[in-house]
Amino acid sequence: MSQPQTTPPDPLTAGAAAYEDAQGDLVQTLAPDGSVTRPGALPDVPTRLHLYRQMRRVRHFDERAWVLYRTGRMGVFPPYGGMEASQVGTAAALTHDDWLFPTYRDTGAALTYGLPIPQTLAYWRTSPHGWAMPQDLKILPFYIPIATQYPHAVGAALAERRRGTANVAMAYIGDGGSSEGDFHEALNFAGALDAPCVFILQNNGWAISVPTRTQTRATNLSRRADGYGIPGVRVDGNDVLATYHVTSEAVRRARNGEGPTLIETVTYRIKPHTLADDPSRYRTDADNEGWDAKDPVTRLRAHLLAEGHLTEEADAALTREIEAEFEAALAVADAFPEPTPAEIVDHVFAEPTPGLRRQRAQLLAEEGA
Ligand SMILES: Cc1ncc(C[n+]2csc(CCOP(=O)(O)OP(=O)(O)O)c2C)c(N)n1
Ligand SMILES: [Mg+2]
Repeated sequence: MSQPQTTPPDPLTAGAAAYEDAQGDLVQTLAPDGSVTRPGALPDVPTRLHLYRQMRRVRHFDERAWVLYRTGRMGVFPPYGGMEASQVGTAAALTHDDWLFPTYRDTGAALTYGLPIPQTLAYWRTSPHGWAMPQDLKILPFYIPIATQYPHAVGAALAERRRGTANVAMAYIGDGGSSEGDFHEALNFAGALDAPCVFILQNNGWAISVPTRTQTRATNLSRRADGYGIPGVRVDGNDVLATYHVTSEAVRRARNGEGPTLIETVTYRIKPHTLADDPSRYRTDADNEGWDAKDPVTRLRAHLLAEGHLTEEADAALTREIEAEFEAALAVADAFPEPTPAEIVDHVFAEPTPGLRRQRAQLLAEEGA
């Protein structure tokens, strides 16, 4: 006799078909074909159009980054194509009074929050023009060390509360990052102190070459919140109206002094880990199957067209506007002076250490040679 199945199939490692079976408590507003599944959770029409525009904008950046990389005009870049709903719907729930702590994967969230495109390009070109975030934006540089941003966000949130503001801190992490100690310490700390934090856990099925099923026995990462006595929400991460809906509620709670929330956005990393990675070495077409049909941009577009909020003509005009915005920003980024090798050590400490001073002199000597 076969064993009864107690846990649903892991949606993120068995193709998108398994994801249908495992939806369970997943919050969703639109089915993949764009039809409405939860009418009560739809934001107003201007907000829906705003979210659509942002998704198109950030997708364009991701697509252009690929081309720029192939032509030697971009450094190694971690693509997020296919994850736009997870990033745009969450970041769009903040105001500029709130903090954003992004990882290397979250260029789409940073652009949605308001990081200028030229600065973003400069960052991913490893140009010093992109190293420091604009002083007037409460956004941290893209975190490369996994999970360190989570405790930092708790600190920022507690500082805001101490100052008597209603501002919140939002931090992103991946499925892999949620197995790190910093993730758990941050959730416990935030829960114990009711920190005004919103924790976004983007479950995209992969931590470089490691699938979620190998990484952890947990099949529902939002339930990790239970261990810390805070709410955990699981949302369809390819449904931008749903990610916006649940994040807006978490932000409202945090502002209201009701404490932190963990939001797991269930999505998929269709693209390679970075543009220098070759995923065909560790995953098959069966792993990826069905995810294209869940595309977040196509889904909202179908909804907006069906409900008459968008026309083909307006969509074509939006494409032209987005392309023009990007090309103008690219020209600005191209005009930034080339970095010099010695600058590598210039921004490490306010007061360079003797070792860094020696390295700088060496780099300058090599440059002159
Ligand atoms: C502390 C630390 N350990 C290891 C690494 C190497 N590393 C870079 S990305 C990555 C996988 C992270 O996966 P996940 O958290 O799921 O994020 P994703 O790349 O899918 O967005 C690892 C292990 C790192 N950057 N920092
Ligand atoms: Mg991941």
